[in-house]
Amino acid sequence: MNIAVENMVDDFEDGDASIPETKGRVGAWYAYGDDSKDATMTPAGDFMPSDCGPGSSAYCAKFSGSGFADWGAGLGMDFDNPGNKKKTYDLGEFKGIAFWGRSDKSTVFRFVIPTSDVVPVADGGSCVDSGEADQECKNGAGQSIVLTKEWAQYTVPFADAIPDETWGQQFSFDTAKAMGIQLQFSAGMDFEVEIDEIGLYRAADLEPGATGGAGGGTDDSTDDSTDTGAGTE
Ligand SMILES: [Ca+2]
Ligand SMILES: [Ca+2]
Repeated sequence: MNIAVENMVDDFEDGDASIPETKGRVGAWYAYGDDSKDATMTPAGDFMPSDCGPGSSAYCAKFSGSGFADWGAGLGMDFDNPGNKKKTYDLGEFKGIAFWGRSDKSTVFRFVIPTSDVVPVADGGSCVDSGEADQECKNGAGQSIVLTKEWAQYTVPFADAIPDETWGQQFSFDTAKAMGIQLQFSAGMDFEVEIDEIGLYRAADLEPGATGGAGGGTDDSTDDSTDTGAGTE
């Protein structure tokens, strides 16, 4: 599937940690993890893209780590965060997120799309952890992904995005309240991932022959595109 240029969240080709400022999106990638004494992650410190990616790509997001023994580690980005406050970003015109990925270690992770329902108030969301069992915040909806050694494109349809049912508050995914993307790695995992060309796809992008260009699509199929001025100005 090809992703329209304006719907590409990030292809990392500028080599920095900021996402392209397109259609109201502004934000950056960040790595995080628990405080386990012997934990390591690469890159350490501020997250930066590496020389990698499928095809002619110059850069992608390469992230590895081990030794996280408490709750694990992750790689994330915000859809609308100029640097001082996370805000929601409406994904209602899209059907899901597509990305390319590979791993040397057949890594399993959860691809999560946190919404304001699960992001704590202090971080710009509306979630409050009561302290009771299974009332933890940050349990965003998503799905498990298993990467292989070969580059391949993966999709996370919003219709299939669900919270982890084993812990925390349980919110069904609300596209209007999206705040970002997180790749979540469980405690105890020795992980390594390369991720690239993360984009938002529309129903039309799923049709055979869709070009992915602006207004793209096949001319022999029913065009039900919601051709608006796209988003908020
Ligand atoms: Ca960038
Ligand atoms: Ca790339």
